[in-house]
Amino acid sequence: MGSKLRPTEVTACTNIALIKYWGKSSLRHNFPAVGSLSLTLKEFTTKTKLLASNNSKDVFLLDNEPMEPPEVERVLKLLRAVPRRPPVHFSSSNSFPTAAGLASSASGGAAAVMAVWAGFSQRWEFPRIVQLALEFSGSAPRSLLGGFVILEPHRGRRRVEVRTVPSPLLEQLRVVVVECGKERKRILSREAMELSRKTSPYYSAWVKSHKSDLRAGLHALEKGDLEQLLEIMEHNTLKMHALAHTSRPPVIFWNSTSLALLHLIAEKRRQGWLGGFTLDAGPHVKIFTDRETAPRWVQLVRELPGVTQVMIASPGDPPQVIVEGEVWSWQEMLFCT
Ligand code: 2P0
Repeated sequence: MGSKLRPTEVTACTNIALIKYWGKSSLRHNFPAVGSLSLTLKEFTTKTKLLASNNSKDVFLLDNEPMEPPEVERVLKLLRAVPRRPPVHFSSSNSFPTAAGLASSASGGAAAVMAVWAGFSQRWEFPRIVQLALEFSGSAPRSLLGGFVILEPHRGRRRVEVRTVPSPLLEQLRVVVVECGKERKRILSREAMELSRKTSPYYSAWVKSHKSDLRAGLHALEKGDLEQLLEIMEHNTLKMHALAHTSRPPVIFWNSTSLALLHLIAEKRRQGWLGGFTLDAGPHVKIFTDRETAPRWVQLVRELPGVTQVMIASPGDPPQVIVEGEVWSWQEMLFCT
């Protein structure tokens, strides 16, 4: 008998890495060369609906448009894990700009895996869910959990482990997301990090020094030392971008607005403001700060030339899974058996 599909809707939050993943030790398995540490963001979500298709064909939509072939391929690969499945109507929508360096593949991957798991009632355990999310996107397993999340690769066993990191900083932390223009990405993270691995002379130094950044980030989180956390986050961010800058050809994700912001943030820091920056595979700047200071940053940056939107994000939860209209306590199902 084939696998039955129940109408399922999953909402997953995206995440922003404080200590970055950049580079793979296996392209085929999408296996990360380094670990990473992230914060799940409540206000930036992907909602994925999985239904039976009305006709005999699969339908894949992203933000109400037909999905691009590489995205379709990722979802199809995931669906291959389900034996003898019927055609599906798979639609995803993001609450934020898709493919602009705001980590849509993280929330998209987590939502897709959870939707397929729940919709097709698969008997997967959490490590299998993590593995499928990883194959979708290296940052996706981190969006399976809420708050601060660490992802650690275990190379010998060729698996990654994700877990939540408890921290006294969680309640007070806010992220001011500064959108620096509306342009879509010119190069995918996947391609850019492979280019860095192959051509940047600093790649091996990145891999070698990454563990100590991860440990420093963890230590700061556990101690509740925000200043120290911001310092290591900025350092690790600039190392990642140094790899991109020194690739051949170079990859520069920043635009002039991003750069103006980095200088402005440094200046305000010297004046005693609390905040540190990070950037991912796009020009947008994320300022990590606390609840009290976040509105001041918003006031400061919103009128800067080139800034197109400013939002405050707070720590987010694990995905919400709704099957046939009923909210699933999926963590109890997966972790308490
Ligand atoms: C991160 N990024 O840790 C890093 C920092 C972007 C910059 O994970 O190839 O879309 O699908 O595994 O997950 C973005 O890379 O890459 C990313 P793939 P992904 O958040």
